[in-house]
Order: sequence, then structure tokens, then C-alpha cells
Amino acid sequence: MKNIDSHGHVSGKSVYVDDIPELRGTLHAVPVFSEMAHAKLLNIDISKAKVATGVVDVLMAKDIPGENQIGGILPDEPLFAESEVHFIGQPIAVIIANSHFEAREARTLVEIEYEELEVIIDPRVAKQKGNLLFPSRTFANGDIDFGFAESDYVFSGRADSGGQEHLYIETQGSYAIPLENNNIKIYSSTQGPTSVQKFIANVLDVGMHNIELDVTRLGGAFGGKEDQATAWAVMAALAVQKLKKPVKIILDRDDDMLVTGKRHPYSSDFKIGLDKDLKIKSFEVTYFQNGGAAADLSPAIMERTLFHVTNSYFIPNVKATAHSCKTNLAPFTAFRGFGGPQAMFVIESAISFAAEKLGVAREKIQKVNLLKSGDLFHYGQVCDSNNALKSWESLQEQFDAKGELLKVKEFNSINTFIKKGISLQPICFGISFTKTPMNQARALVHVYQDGSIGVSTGAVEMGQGVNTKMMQVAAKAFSVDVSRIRVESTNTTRVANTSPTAASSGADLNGNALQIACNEIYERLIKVASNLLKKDARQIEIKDERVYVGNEASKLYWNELVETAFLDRVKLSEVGHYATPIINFDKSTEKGHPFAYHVYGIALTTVTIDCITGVYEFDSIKIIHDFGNSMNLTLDIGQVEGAVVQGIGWMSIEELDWDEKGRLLADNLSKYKVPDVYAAPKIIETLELESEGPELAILKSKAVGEPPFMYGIGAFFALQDAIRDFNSNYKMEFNAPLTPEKVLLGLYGFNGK
Ligand code: LUZ
Ligand code: MOS
Repeated sequence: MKNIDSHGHVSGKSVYVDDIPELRGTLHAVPVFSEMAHAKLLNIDISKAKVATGVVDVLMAKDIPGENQIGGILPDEPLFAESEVHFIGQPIAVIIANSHFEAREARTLVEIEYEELEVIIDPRVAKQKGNLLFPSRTFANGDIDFGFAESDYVFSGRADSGGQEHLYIETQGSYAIPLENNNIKIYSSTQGPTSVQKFIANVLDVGMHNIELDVTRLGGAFGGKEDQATAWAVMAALAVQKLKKPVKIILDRDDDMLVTGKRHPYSSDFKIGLDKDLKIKSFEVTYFQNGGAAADLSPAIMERTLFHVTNSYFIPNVKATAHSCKTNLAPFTAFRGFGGPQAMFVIESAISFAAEKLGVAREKIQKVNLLKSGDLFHYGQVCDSNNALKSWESLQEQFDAKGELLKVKEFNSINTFIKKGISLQPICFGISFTKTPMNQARALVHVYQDGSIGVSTGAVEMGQGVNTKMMQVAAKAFSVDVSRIRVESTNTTRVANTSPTAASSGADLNGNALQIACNEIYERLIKVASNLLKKDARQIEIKDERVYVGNEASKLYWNELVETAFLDRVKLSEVGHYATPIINFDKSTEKGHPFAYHVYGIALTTVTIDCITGVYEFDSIKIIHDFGNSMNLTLDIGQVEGAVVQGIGWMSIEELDWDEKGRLLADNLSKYKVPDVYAAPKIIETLELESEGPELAILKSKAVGEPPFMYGIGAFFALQDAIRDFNSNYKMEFNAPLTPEKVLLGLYGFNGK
């Protein structure tokens, strides 16, 4: 089944926040942002802006009736700065005008007096000064000292990975509408409608029941709208509360890029110990997470980093410490992988470093350390499959990885200025929100009298196709055609207290809740059929919209059955509630069983470098991915391909940098490069790992949103492989992204000085 949105998307008919027809009298708001990364606010003069053409009002912290606070996990983030600003782009006020352009014009008339304070952008410097966003954490298992003593080889090094702009095609935005009795309805481009509802209620000093969030779909999110859609929705609602008029905020691309948080840059120190057989005996790592100016989701992201320390390898002795460092940059936030990719880059760097020093192939170390069923993750969960090893073997069989490695060697032996590089990149990613209470969901199902079905869940459609999957779940539960089913918008009045659609678990959590609701109605319908046909309910089932008794088709069809049930006054609506069983985690010991299951896979990446310019092209990426029992391979492969290209971008051409004043340098699309169709690998081939899907995955179809992002890490090591062939004195540095500039420096030995 294709994504139900495909036609709407390509014909431009899909509705996003900015496409909702505007009510008469709609006002437009533009936030005023700090131009200093760290400063005291001495004076904010809005008098000129307030009387500018078209301006209706300017709201600031003093206009907030409730709490000036939107910190997602910790209360450290005001909606509007009051006495100090902590990053360029921190909101100070919001201008409401008759048009977006008038509001934007008026913004230039706001006069702010700052007193500059010291700006810190480097996480290691922040740590040295004791600027942490929250307490550091350590996950440990075994005894690293014993492990290093047992090791024949020990190596220490450093690895750095950069940030990443989400570049969702639809920028942040919301549209708030006054309802009667002081209630407000907000359309928001958010992954987390309930979280937005909660913060609006808190800032406006009203109940959550006064606030209705509605989300039709997002034009991409990638984590960037898990926490950071809140501010814009709250501002719009605040203006509605005061002005009693509809208010819309849609960020312009340049504002969006400048002011919203991105993937966390990390700087890390590692120490790895191996024995003669290349078994990793001990691994010690310290992560310096660049958290930005407020906690945002950093505590959860840091936690996921600590879960993915060892990627898909078994290491008996592990000690991993993470510090979330407070810097004067826009608070870094969720981004596909959520701290996992940053951890996995470090262990892969450590392995490469060891391989280089020992003069062995990187793949040798990877292979002998792959996780096996029964191995213990350092956080206490037991590995329950051999999928890491199976993926490796399947890659050999399906894509002849050994042959490909030889081909690259051959190519390089006869070419001087064009070099190829190749890498293998296994992945292992834990599925579930690391915060156990978030792993719950609800769904509301109505079977209408005519046999059609309305479905509401907490899942937010953001292009990933979760609505299509919800339709499949309902269609399968009732055994009816998908054309009977409508998936409604995500709405807090219909489905309350939702977790954000995140952590790759939108389909699992909401699909299970939906299945539970459908099954309840299904059982009631079976009873009705049983009475009608005078047969034992246990013999009855619905197949393809027809009632069967045993294997025999009856004359009773879905429509009549539903109509009869309605006339019998049977309840044809249901709410399903699902909470992932089994999972737990004890923060006092940092041990438990946090994940419902893990997703595995492996990628083979080949790259070609032009050694005169440093420019490169990715020839191919060949992937064996652990889909479980995919319920929609078209959608799932789409997720793999998108994630892989995004991961390659993070490791290769996407570069975020700031000047010493804390100003983002690549703040528009002519400076910030994302992979286009030419930068993406020429060939992307994805095959399914043959494996049984786990019971805890919806219809045994594993979560797919984030894991394949981490195949992109292989791009970095494929590039290094090619550079090394050209320059035998290449000093291996693990500093991603490996842009063409850095490749060129590496080719001619200028890297690392
Ligand atoms: N969001 C979150 C996530 O709140 N908790 C998580 O564990 C998570 N993991 C991945 C992506 N988003
Ligand atoms: Mo996410 S990084 O919002 O799953």
C-alpha cells in the first residue's frame, strides 16, 4: 500500500498549517530575537514598533498571565527573555500585525540595549568552567581497569561530531483561533500536541481543557518539532488570549535556521583495550555534549547516548560518562537518532584508530566483536537475537562484501589521483522512549452506521506514513478494505495525554492502542453475528468484509452486521490504551530493560574521491536492514533511504559553525549544504534481513524511523579509507563532518598539523 498522502503531496493538495484557510481578521505574528549570544538586557524599547504601520500589539514577558516558562524537561527556558539573553535567537517579544510583512518590518524598530557578557560555544570550555545544564551521568559495567590490564593493546583518542540542521521543508508554525468561553484552538506543526497544550495552559494560566491542539500533518520534523514547536504555538495562543482574534505565526526560513536548536555537537575522549584476538576487552569514554543555552531535551538525548556506547558490539567492561555542557547557542534538540549516532561515531572511531595502529582491517575488529544472543548490554538488558551477526553474513551473501573490498583495492592499485574507499557499518538501536512512562498511547475508533470507520490516534503524520500504517492496522483488525477507513487529524480533544511522535515508536505505540480498540469492537460485532446466525461465537470471524462460520462464508456482510449491531444498541466506539509491557529502568543503578527490542542492520558504503580537488561522490550504499516483518516495505524502504542520505549528509557535507560571538555562520541554504540528488549515493540498495519480527512491534513490523540514519556513519570511514590510500602519512582524525575541504587537507597531510 502506498502512502495515502502521495497524491496530495505531489499535486500540492496536502494541507499544512499555512494552507489552512484564514479566518477573517487573522493577525500575523513575528517574534523578536536576541542579537547577542550572552548579555544583560538593559532596556527594551518597543514604542516605535508599537505604532508602526499595521502593528496591533507587541507582547513581552510582562504580558504573560501565567508562568514565563516552556522548558520541556527542566524549567530553565523562559518564553520571553526578561533580564538576560543566553543565545542569538532567544525570543524577547512578539509583534502582532495585520500582515506578516508589517510585523517583520516593525521588528527592525525594536530597540534593545545590551550589556555583553562572555560567550562560550565550546562544550569542553563550558565543562572546565563548571557550566553544566544538569548533573552528569555514568553508565558502567564490569571493571574497566581489569579490562585494560587484560588487554594486549590499549589506545586513546578523541572524536568530534558536528551539529545538523533539520531542514524540515515546512518551517515552524502555528495558527491559533479564539473559541467561545475563552477556549482556544491551535493548529500547530508539532510532533508533540500534548506537550504544546500543556505549556500553553501553563503560560496562559488556564486549564489544559481550555486548549485544543490539532495537527493534520507536518512537512517534515526529524525531531526538530518534538520540543521546539512549543514557543511559536504559545506565542500565538498568548496573542489570541489578549486580542481575541485569530493569530498565525510561520517562521521564515532564515529565522528558523538561525533561532531553532539542532543536532547536538559532541566532543569525546575514548580509551579502548583489545586482546590479541582483537576482542574489545574494555572501553572508557567521556562525552562532552554541547547542550546550548537551555536543557530542552538534552537530558533524554544524553541518556540515549549512554545507551548506545557500544553500538552493535559486545564489550564486557564499559565506563561511559556524559556531561551536558551549557553554551551560548540555541538549545540543541532532538534529531533522528537522538544522541545515539553521536555515541556510535565514537566507538566506530575507536575501532578505526585501533585498526590503523595495529595494521589490521577495520572490518576484522568489527566482526569479532558483534553482539550475540545472550550477551549483556552494559545497561543490563540481555541481547536476545543474533541479528548483528546474521546481518553481517547476509551482507556477504547478498552483496559480496569481500569482493567489493577487493575491487576497491584493485581500483586503487591502478589509479593515482582517483581513489576509492569502502566501509562496513553495522548498527544496533534500542526501540522505546528511554523514559519508560512515555511508552504509552491511546486511540479512538468509531465504526459508523454505514460500516465506514473513523480512527484517531496520538500519532503525528510528518511524511513518514504513520497514517497509512494506522489505516493498515485498522483494516487488518476488522478485515475490511482500507477505503472504509479515515484517519483523522491528531487532536488533543479526541486523544489526550499523548507522547510525542518520536523515538521511532509512533507506529508501535499508537498502532497497538488502535489494535486494542478495534479488537474490542470486533468482538462485539462477532457476538452480534453469533446471535444473528445462531452459531457459536468462537466459530465466527470476519474475512474480507464477510462473516464466516468456520471456513464457510455466510450471507452476512460487514455493512449489514454493523447496521444490525447499531439497531441492537451495541457500542460501536472504543478507546484503546497501550503501555509497552516488560520495559523498566532504574536510574539509581543505571540498569534495567529499557527497550522493547533492538533494530539491527549493516551498510556497505563505497566512495570515490578526486584527489586533486578533494571532491567526492558516493558510488553506492548497500544495506541489509532488520525490518522484522515489515507491514509496508515501500514505506519502510523510503524511511531507510531518507535516513541514510541524512546520515551521510551529517558525516560529510553538512557543517554547522559559529563565530566567536556565537552567531551561526551557515544560516541559509546558500551556505548550509544538505545532500541533493547528486550528493546522495548513486545506488542505494536495501534488502530485508530474514528474521522473525518481535511480538512487541506492531504486527511484528519493527520501528524504522531512526535506526537507518546511523548507516550514514559509514560514509566517514569510507572517506578515510580512500584518503589513506592516497596519503600513507595521513594522520587519522575523527572530526566529522569530513567535508571536501577537510578531505583535501587530509590528502596532502595538512590535517592535524
Ligand atoms: N524522544 C524522547 C526521543 O523523548 N525520548 C527518546 O528516548 C527518544 N528517542 C529517540 C528519539 N526521540
Ligand atoms: Mo525524534 S529525534 O523526535 O524521534
